[in-house]
Amino acid sequence: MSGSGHIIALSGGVGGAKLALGLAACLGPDRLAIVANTADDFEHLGLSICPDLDTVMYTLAGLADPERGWGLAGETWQCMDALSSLGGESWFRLGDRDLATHLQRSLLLAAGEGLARVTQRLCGALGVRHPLLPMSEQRVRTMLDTDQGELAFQTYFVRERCAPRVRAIRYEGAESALPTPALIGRLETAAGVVICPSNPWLSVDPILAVGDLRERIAATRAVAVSPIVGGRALKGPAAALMEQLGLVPSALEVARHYRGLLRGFVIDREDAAQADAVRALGMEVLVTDTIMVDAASKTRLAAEVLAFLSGLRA
Ligand code: FO1
Repeated sequence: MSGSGHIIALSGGVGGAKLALGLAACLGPDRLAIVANTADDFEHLGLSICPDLDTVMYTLAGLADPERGWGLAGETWQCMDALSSLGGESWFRLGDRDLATHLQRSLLLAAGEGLARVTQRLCGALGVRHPLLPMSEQRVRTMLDTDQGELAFQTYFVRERCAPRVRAIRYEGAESALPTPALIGRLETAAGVVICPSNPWLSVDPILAVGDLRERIAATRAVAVSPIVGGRALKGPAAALMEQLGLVPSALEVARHYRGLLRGFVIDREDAAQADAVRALGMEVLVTDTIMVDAASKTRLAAEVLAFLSGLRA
C-alpha cells in the first residue's frame, strides 16, 4: 500500500487468519495490527482458552497446523487421550504443546495481568512481531439461541458440530465491554480497517458489538472481504447459519449486513454478477480471486485489498 498510515485488520479464526498472514507479508509490524474476536473464548478444564487469538498467533508464527487451521502443526494428543481414559471431557481437543499456551495464559491472567498484555507476551515468545490485540479486556461471550436451547459458542461449534438450528445470537457482555485502549488509539489514526473473510455473525459482529467499536470503525475507511463465495462459506457454518437466520447465503447479503459500516467490499470473480447490487448499497467493489490456497494467494489478495483500500474515494 502506498503512503503512510497503519492498517487494522479484524479477524476471527481460521479463515480470517489466512488474510491476516497475507497482510503481514505486505506490511511491517509498524503498519499493521490485528484485532481478534475473543467472544469464542471460554474456560475449559480450568484453563482460559482464546481460540481466535491463538489461531492468529500460531498462523503468524508459522506454527499453525495447515490442515486443521487451528492448533499447532505436528501436535500430539497424549494428554487428551489420557483424560479421555479417565472419563474426563475430551470433546474440545487441546494438543499437548497447545496446552502449554493455555497453562501460561491462565497463570498470567490469574496473577492479574490483562489479556492484551498476556497476548503480547505469548506473541513475543513465539516470535510474532505484528501487534495482535484482543478486542477487549473484558469478558464477551457469543451465546446462540438454538432449537436445543441456548448454547455457549464452543458447545454449539465443536461439541454439537453446528448441528443445532440457530434462531438468534447474542454477545453477552459486549455492551458494557470496552475496546482495549491500544485499539482505540490505533483506530483514531488508522489509514483503514480490513475485515478479514471471517464469519460476519460469529466472528466479526462480536468485535463490532464491543462498546462503540462499530461507530469508531465506520468513521475510518473500512473494507471487508466476503467469506461467502458462490453461495458457500469458505470455511465453517456461515452459509447454513445465514439460511437459519432467514437470509440467502450470498456475498450480496453479507454486504447488506455490513451496510453503513464499509466503504468497500471485496467479492470473488464467481460473484461478479452481484457487484452492481453491492455498489447500489453505497460501497465500492473489488472483484478478484478471493480463495486463498497458498502463501502466494494470501499475499496477492492482501496486496489487492490494500491497493483497493488506498484507492477508495476520501
Ligand atoms: N475446533 C474444533 O473443531 N475441534 C476442536 O477440538 C478444537 C479445539 C481447539 C483447541 C484450541 C484452539 O485454539 C482452537 C480449537 N478449535 C477446535 C478451533 C475453534 O473452536 C474454532 O475454530 C474457533 O473458535 C472459531 O473461530
